[in-house]
Amino acid sequence: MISHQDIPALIQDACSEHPSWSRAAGRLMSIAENSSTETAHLLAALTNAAEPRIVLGITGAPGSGKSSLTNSLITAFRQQYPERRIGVIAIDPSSPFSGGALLGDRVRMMNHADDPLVFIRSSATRGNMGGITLGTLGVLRVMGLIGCDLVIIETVGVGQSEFEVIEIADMTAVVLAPGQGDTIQFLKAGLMEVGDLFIINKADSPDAERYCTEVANALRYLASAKGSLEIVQPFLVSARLNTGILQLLEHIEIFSQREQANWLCKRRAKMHARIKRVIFEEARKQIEAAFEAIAYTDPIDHIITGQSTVATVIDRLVKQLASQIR
Ligand SMILES: Nc1nc2c(ncn2[C@@H]2O[C@H](COP(=O)(O)OP(=O)(O)OP(=O)(O)O)[C@@H](O)[C@H]2O)c(=O)[nH]1
Ligand SMILES: [Mg+2]
Repeated sequence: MISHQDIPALIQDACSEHPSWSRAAGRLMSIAENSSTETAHLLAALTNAAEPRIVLGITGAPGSGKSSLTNSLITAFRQQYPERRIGVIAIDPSSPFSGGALLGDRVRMMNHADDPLVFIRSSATRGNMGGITLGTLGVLRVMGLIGCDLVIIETVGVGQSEFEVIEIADMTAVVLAPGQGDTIQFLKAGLMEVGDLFIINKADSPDAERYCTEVANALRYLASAKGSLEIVQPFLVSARLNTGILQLLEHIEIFSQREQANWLCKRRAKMHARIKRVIFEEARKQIEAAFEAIAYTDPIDHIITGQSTVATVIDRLVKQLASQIR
């Protein structure tokens, strides 16, 4: 068991050049995720720690190549910036959609396992409040502590997790690939709206060009529907052949420099959205639990027999619920 008294020594260790640094960093990340009293101590101790310069969220359909692309980006980043550290948080191995993707992700990124300037963290989503959000935020702070310049958060683009990731990331890349479902489907799922950057992976496959045009059209349509003048062009890359990756990294850098002035503002707005969502989630759970506990058959009978109106019954039930919630 780690106690909060161990935290200063772990922090010191994680920042050192001693071989145990990565183990110490991993233990700090576990504390950050566990949502215990130690978590609060850790976050307090990290208040002044540097934050990663760029937090890039990568989302997209299962199998579109997010892990392969992350792996290529790590290689390109390490070539481009030999002195800088890069962190990866691979989220959602427990998702039924990813079918044990954790192992695959690990294998795909394994060729960086011995590089001290690459830190890879697999983060399981738990059923806790806020899902990935709160724990991952702490993990990010530890990534900042150990000097990660760029942090990539990879998530499975199904369900809630991609929207949570967007609340944490400074920029979000949506990875699409030919044969991974049609663009209309992604439009419907809202994926297109959340991306700052669209990457069409598997450029080496025969219908990649056609698919890229299809996505470009969908993005143009979305931009005009929103009245936006800025049209985002999809990026065609192949993680397998390593084509377009350096240009992609350059683009990420340019985007981050352009947006950096707004990031504090953006981070604030995202924090607001995040806190609001977590509170609403918690409130909903409490309301549901309270609702199960109250007897509402009598009032319903009163409606049916005409003794009460729906509005008065609802009004009374809402007041009753509100009085029961802490
Ligand atoms: N042809 C081709 N195949 C690729 C490319 N990139 C990845 N793949 C293949 O696509 C499959 C899925 O790749 P992953 O990187 O695991 O995809 P992912 O999006 O991380 O998958 P999940 O984590 O399960 O959602 C693997 O079989 C890869 O070898 C590419 O550029 N071209
Ligand atoms: Mg993956």
